[in-house]
Amino acid sequence: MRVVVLTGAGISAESGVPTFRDADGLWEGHRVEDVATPEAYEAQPSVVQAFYDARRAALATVEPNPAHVALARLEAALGDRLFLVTQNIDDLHERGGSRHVHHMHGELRSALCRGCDQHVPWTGDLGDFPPCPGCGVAELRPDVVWFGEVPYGMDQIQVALQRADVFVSIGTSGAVYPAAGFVQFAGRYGARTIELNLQPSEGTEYFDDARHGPAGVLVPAWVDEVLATLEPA
Ligand code: BV8
Repeated sequence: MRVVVLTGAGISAESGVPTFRDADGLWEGHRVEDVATPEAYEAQPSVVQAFYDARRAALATVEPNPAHVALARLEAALGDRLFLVTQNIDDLHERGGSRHVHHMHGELRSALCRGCDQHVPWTGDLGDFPPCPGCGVAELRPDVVWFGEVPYGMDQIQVALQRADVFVSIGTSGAVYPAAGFVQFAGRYGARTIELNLQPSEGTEYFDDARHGPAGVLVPAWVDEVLATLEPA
């Protein structure tokens, strides 16, 4: 059985990471287009850097929750038959024990040098525009995929979706593409599709099965179900 799991901000909500759409969502303070577009970075690099510096610093104040840990258990059982792709730029999947995580929208703990195109592991601030450790130029930007930019790893993701027997979407509103289109794509290639979300997403009608509630409860229960179906190795 090949499984593709897509996660969004909702899987990190119970860890205390604000989601995008919720009332006190992340964007309250900032209009999306003011902070998450290349144009915004051109116009106000310090505002954008400060926005991501704050989110990067906040990672030290949050911990993975049972949903992250359950997916690490699933990875341990399925190995490379599990493909975990996330829209999240936090590091809670890795800290929950997952070893192979595809961050299609980038990562807070990485910087992208516009001078030499290197992806540089980064834990501190970028707001003081430090030089790139590779080429020395002060051209380090947040290594995240902004609106209007091409998500990372789309080729691998497409192959995994085509080969999937099961596609599961966890904690995402289905408002942002191309991620929001994965359920229909995987379904077209014969995958059974399941939504695990606090409330119905914008694409809920495209799923074969939808369970609504907190990820911290739904995901461990679903993983236990899958593990129960696996023949003892
Ligand atoms: C692109 C990184 C070309 C930065 C992000 C087609 C139609 C319309 C528009 C478009 C289209 N195609 C492209 C577009 C434009 C645009 C787009 O989709 N716009 C939207 C607004 C309409 N897309 C792009 O620009 C993308 N690029 O298309 O390039 C291309 C495409 C394919 C192949 C080649 C080229 C780039 C988009 C990436 C932008 N960057 N993030 C950052 O993080 O700061 S997007 C960002 O917002 C997140 O990464 C995430 O993707 C999205 C937020 O969504 P969610 O994660 O779902 O979070 P949200 O708050 O919305 O929902 C949370 C959900 O969790 C809710 O449903 C809630 O009920 C649930 N929940 C809450 N608590 C819990 C819970 N569930 C369970 N348990 C809980 N406890």
